[in-house]
Amino acid sequence: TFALTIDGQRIEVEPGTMILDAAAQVGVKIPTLCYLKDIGHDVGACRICTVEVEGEKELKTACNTPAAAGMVVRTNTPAIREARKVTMELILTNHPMECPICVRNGLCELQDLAATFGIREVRFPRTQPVYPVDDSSVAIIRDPNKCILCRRCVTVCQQVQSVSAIEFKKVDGEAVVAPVLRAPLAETNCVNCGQCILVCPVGAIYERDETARVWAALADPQKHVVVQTAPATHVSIGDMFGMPTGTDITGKMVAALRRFGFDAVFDTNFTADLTIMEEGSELLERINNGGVLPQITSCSPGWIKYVEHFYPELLPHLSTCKSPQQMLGALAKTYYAKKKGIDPADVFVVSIMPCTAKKFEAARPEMNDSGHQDVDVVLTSRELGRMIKEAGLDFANLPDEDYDEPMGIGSGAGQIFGATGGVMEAALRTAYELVTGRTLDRIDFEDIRGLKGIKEAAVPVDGLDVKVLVSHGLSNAEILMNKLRAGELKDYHFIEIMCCPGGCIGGGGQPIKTGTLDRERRIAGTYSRDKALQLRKSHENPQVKKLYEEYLEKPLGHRSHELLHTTYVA
Ligand code: HC0
Repeated sequence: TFALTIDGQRIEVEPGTMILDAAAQVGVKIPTLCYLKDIGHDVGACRICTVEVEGEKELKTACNTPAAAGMVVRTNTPAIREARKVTMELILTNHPMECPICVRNGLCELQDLAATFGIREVRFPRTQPVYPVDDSSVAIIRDPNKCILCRRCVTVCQQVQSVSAIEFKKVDGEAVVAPVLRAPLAETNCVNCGQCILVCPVGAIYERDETARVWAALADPQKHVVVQTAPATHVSIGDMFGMPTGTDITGKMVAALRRFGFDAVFDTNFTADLTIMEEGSELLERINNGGVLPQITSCSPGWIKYVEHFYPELLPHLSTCKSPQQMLGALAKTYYAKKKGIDPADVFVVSIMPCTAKKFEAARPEMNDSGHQDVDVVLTSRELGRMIKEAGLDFANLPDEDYDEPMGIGSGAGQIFGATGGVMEAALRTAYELVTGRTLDRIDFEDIRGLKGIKEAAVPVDGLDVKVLVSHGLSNAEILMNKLRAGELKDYHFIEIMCCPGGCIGGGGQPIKTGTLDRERRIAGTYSRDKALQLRKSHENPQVKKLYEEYLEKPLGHRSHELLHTTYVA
């Protein structure tokens, strides 16, 4: 270690420590705007974090200037305060002052900083042209006018997700963040993961808001409106209502949805359990009959689009199972409609998802096997949160209510789908018991839990070591797919790939903010909900059993093939 001085306080730090972190250690919070530690983004683009270093002529950016032995740093002088104010005003010069009608009103880092710095006027004239809003995508809308060129979205798209749909460049002398080749977003490789939305400090990128369509359906007496809630939403919506991150709000979410007037409230965890039955059976069939191995999960729509763009020749490795969201949609308009004696054309299916890519998935042409679009509208966690606020519900004090039959029971195995490693763990719990006929003593597969990028396990099942891999965040998927392409994963049987870092609990539709710590807390909330449930294995779900008895007959049966499976072709 070595010593330096920050605002008169002496501090010892490790070599490589940035001034920003050193200052935090003595209780000085240097303001930042573009910097984002979680994704390693420290380009010093915004210059909000400038500080004085004695002996240096120019102000330094604290986020990416290493502390040095004997350094004397000042973070709060008249020159620094004026520099930060001017910088803020220059950013605000080109930023539309539309705060009350902006999706990020109240959740905007720029707004917060303007308040912190006491900005009351902007002294400079606007310099940028007005750009068109890009609303080409079914999932994600970009308003370049609000962009402050922090480039976090570029870093997350290129480095964390290995997609590179957007880039930072100069066009006609103007620096812009834009889709590659300046194409509309929908025509790029964008996989709709929405990680750009989570890191955007302002409202320049956001989900397509479809709450109005849901309110309209709820008000339409002709429609029988049902809703499903994804595993990850169970531990995230509370964030928007001041509850500790990771709190299990399942019962309150059900109560809120019922207050809205939904005719039935279903749980995607139920079809997560069903997915395990179908996908597990598919795996065993592939193992026994020389099918394409390793089998790879197919429930994460950002991942599907990624493999379609970048590794189309590997598509036969994907499980033919549709995602749990799509299975529930298809069953709502067939099994459920029939049971209730309702015309499927009148059933309107809404999904509450932690995910922007689910909007794209629901709109795919493959997703019409009920004879109608299986899922009509997908709302993100954020959109649901806004609806609850609009309806004036005191969310934190709602009673806990139960889901409706016949698709309302989900096991702990279904719940853990929302966290990276969870689909695989759920599959292992069931595969072991179904193949061996013995009860699994230890059902917690710790090796494949948590935020490590690539995880693996081997589980002895009746003489066969079932070898599995798990990854989350598409840059990790890229590593695995390059190995698979090179023939290096021949020994493996099953791979779980989730598009977003942390799995769905870190999805692009989750509450702002969603950083590493929030992901960890939601993962903890996920496993504690699993532990608290009586039912922890998919094959023991009584409603899944009933569904097979009453309607589907058996996993991989005729009706399953029709409704629950599909093939993605490049
Ligand atoms: Fe997920 Fe899903 S677990 S993708 O992460 O498989 O979005 O939460 O709903 O469909 O169940 C998201 C979450 C789902 C699906 C489930 C899967």
